[in-house]
Amino acid sequence: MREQRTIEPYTNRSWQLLKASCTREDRFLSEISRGRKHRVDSRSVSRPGYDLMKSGKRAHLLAGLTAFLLTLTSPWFATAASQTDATVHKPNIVLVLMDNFGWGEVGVYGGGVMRGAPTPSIDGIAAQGMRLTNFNVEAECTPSRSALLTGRYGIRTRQRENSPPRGVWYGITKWEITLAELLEKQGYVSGIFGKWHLGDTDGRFPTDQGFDEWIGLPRSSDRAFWPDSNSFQPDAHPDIRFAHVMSGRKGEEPKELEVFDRAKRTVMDREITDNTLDFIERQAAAAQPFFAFVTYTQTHEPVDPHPDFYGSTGHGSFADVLAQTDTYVGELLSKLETLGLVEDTIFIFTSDNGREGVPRSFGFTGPWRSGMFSPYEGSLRVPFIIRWPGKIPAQRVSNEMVHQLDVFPTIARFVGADTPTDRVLDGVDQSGFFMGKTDSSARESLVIYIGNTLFGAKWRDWKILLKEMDSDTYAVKDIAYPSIYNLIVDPKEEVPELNYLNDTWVDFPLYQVIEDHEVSLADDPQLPVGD
Ligand SMILES: [Ca+2]
Repeated sequence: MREQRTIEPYTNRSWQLLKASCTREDRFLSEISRGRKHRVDSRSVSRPGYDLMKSGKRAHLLAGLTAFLLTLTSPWFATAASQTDATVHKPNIVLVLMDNFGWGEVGVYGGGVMRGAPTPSIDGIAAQGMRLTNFNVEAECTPSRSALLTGRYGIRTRQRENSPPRGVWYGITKWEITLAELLEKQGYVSGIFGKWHLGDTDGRFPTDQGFDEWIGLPRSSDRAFWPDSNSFQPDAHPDIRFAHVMSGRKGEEPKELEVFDRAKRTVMDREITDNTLDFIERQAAAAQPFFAFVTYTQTHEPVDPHPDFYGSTGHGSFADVLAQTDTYVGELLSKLETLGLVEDTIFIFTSDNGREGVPRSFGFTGPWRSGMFSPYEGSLRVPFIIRWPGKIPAQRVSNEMVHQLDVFPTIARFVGADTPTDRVLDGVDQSGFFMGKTDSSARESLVIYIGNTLFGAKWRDWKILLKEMDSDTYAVKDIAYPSIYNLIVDPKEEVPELNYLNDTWVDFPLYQVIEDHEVSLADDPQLPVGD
């Protein structure tokens, strides 16, 4: 018989949601959180040691705060800068991040022609590098981008005791150390071209978080619907304004450019590509190591192909955008070749989360269940291809577990940077694995959040879900016993407990992952609230 154990619900925490007026997905999260708040968890049972841990939590927090105050006198930056390894060559980094782009879209993941558009350029990155089939992300835009840029679960920057009002607390907090800030200390110039979605108030734009330049969207793409909507009501709320494309440089206030409507949306990714090409050319001319963060706005809804691609595939807008994206990525690759930078550039293609979650939207997750906002593999697994000729062996495919959290410490190692020591880092260094020094990932577990709610964990090929979710309605289902899936035996997560009875030992490592995560939340120094 299975031992019934449950995880302490997070109802006693001050949940901090994203800005209420922001995006559709943000509002969706608000709904989940509100529903959660009013639900009584009937499964609560005491867990040995846990009450003790809770009672010690305040002491943890005080100790953490003290530790943080001490670090203020010797900021991480100075420590890192003093330890910069000048002998490590500084490769350029091009990181292409798609939006709501499922596991199965690209040719080498079983999509491409099957999705109406071959993807030879993106497939070519895999041929020259490494492709992961078990690369995991957070379940939606903002926590995913935060995790990617900081190496820390999104919950760490969003969840704080006594948190400030929601309108101020949005996106990535100022005190997080982003990949751009880490690279800045290594002499890099960083540019972000595309969607940010990690803060749209003073002090929280990309150029406040380590990027030297930015052109793109502060928030999400669905605001492009507004100017073209014949039911738009501008007097509905004082915060309702049309989105604008924005641009900024470090040390300057970002400027609003054109209104972001459906027409502008069709050319947005073209402009992102053009700006990236220009950035790469400028940095190459200056022999300057660079980080280009290329955050395409497609294939988030609305899926609007550029006029040059509209109708080009004969398979509709999604296939047209897939063809467009492959062409744009091909232009980035060609530019590196023309400039002689192929060997000297780490090139990554990935996505922030699985396919669009709303009914009637497009997108393909390959063999995996459901889409974004869910705790299933179609939400968590996305494509990840990395190329660094001469350093990362070519034509390698691995099903080892990697998380987007790992990008931060792995790139840090590649460029000879130290990672912060004044906070918990959830990412692990995968440089040895990527470079073929070992066949094993440095990670064998992760935790799964939807919004601010812990849904479960993965350990090796196993997965535990404390709650299930209806894939059609997104209704969260409390369950008497957690679901345990073996993702090799049951990749579509169709039959909880299939092949479980002879492997009930797996409870131990799965619950340990969750408990370790909870302890690490308590141990994480509580950095300044709202700063
Ligand atoms: Ca997204």
